[in-house]
Amino acid sequence: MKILLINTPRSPENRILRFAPEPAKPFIHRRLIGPPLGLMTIAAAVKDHDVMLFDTKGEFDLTSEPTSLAGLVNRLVGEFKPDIIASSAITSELYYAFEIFSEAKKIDPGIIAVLGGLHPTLLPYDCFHPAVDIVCPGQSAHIFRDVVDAIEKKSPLEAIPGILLNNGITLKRTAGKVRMLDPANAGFLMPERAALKKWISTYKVGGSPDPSTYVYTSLGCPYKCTFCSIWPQFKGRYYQRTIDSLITELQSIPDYPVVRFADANTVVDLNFMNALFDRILEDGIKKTFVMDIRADVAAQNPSIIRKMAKGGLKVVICGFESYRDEDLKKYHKDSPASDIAKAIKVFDDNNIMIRGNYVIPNDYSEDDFKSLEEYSSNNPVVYAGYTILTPMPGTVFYKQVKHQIIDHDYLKYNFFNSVMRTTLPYEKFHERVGSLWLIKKGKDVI
Ligand code: B12
Ligand code: SF4
Repeated sequence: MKILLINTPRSPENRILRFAPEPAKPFIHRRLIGPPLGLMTIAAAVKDHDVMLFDTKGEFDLTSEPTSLAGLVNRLVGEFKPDIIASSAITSELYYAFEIFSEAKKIDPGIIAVLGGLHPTLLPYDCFHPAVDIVCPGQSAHIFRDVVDAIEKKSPLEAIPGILLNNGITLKRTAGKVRMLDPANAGFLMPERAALKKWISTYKVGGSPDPSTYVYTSLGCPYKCTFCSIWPQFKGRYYQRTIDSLITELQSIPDYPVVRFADANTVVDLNFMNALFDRILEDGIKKTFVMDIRADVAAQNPSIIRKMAKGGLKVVICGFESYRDEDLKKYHKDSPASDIAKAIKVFDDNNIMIRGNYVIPNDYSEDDFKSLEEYSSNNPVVYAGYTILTPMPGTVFYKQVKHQIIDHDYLKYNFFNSVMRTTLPYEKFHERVGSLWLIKKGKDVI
């Protein structure tokens, strides 16, 4: 079978950037960079077929005058002539998946379109669209394999449990017990990175001359922050990979000196991380590691941070979220604000660069902004990110504030636009969020 996997482009919607004061604009982050780990895993599940994996984010970063998405899809479908087209969608990119499939079907209405990823996992029925034939929720790489086999053999797709089929009127879920393989162990598939060589020069972050790739040591998260999509995506489960499998993967990616752990939260099991970094040091694996670590974990466990710094940890992304304990409690963050300053000290002591992220709720008043400015200036990190507390569909927070949402355009669900009514005038609110980006130690942007 000929299978075309297309990574969607980014949503361009960014009201923080649009309304920010001019001096802050250069520091506001516009795009996240990196290869699509989900689709690389899907490619691995069907690698004995004729697979083309195309990264539109990489393509748009590579070319100064990119063609339109429609033009790209036209060319790819015309040249490759796929039997199956598949894509992955987070909330802000769902419409692009629809556009990709619609364009492909204009050229060949017989192509079968399959959609998976985070948004289809959380809200599969949201994916009902004339151009979507099959929706595969969950960690469904092996189920995708079953779908491809069934299409090849012309056997009924209804026999594959856990997928949704478009019957023209609705999406209908197939019956039966879903085949679930632990995606971090028995079901782990080594991501197909070779297919992304064309865009490797675009996978560079923070001014590094070396490309970076994503590797996950775990999937899911044991915490339950109300605004977060990740634990609902995994139904609260947490999957840990084995040290041997991680060492094998790290040794197999010499082209990527920078490794960004894609875990929701990299340090959950302290013994596991200790053992992993012992092996990294023993085996002489030399990488620059970037990872997400909670403030409370760093504050309470400086020795593991020291060990990881010795093993190559250079950059940490830390969700500070708020300077107020009452907010952190409301978000179920389970980490007091006092841990932020302690964590910053632990990272500084180990020469680890920190990106600290705050989330700004829609009801922030001028006084709240001033208090955060004061707090953030007293707890400076090299890079700080200030995004908008967004009710991502499928989260607890979404259910809590559903009635306050005024904008249902998914393109705006990327943390850069308020989709709820704001206490300050709408433009002023975004301008104030934008101005916060000036508070940090570093002179650059990541
Ligand atoms: C890697 C990553 C990226 C990468 C790659 C994504 C890409 N497609 O290009 C990059 C860096 C580009 C990226 C960008 C963004 N991201 Co991001 N990203 C992640 C991260 C860290 C890991 C995701 C991952 O790889 N997981 C592991 C893989 C194996 O799982 P998976 O992707 O879910 O894929 C599995 C299944 O979903 C399924 N599947 C997936 N696709 C398909 C397709 C088919 C056909 C099938 C059958 C199955 C299937 O099978 C896969 C294998 O089991 C998550 C946070 C996290 N820790 O989960 C955030 C996350 C997904 N990102 C998020 C967001 C919001 C963004 C940004 C909008 C952020 C921003 N404001 O800029 C940007 C978008 C673009 C931009 N503006 O630059 C949110 C999504 C929230 C939501 N509800 O939409 C998350 C959850 C982070 C968060 N804190 O909330 N991101
Ligand atoms: S915000 Fe971080 S700690 Fe909280 S549930 Fe999400 S991934 Fe876990």
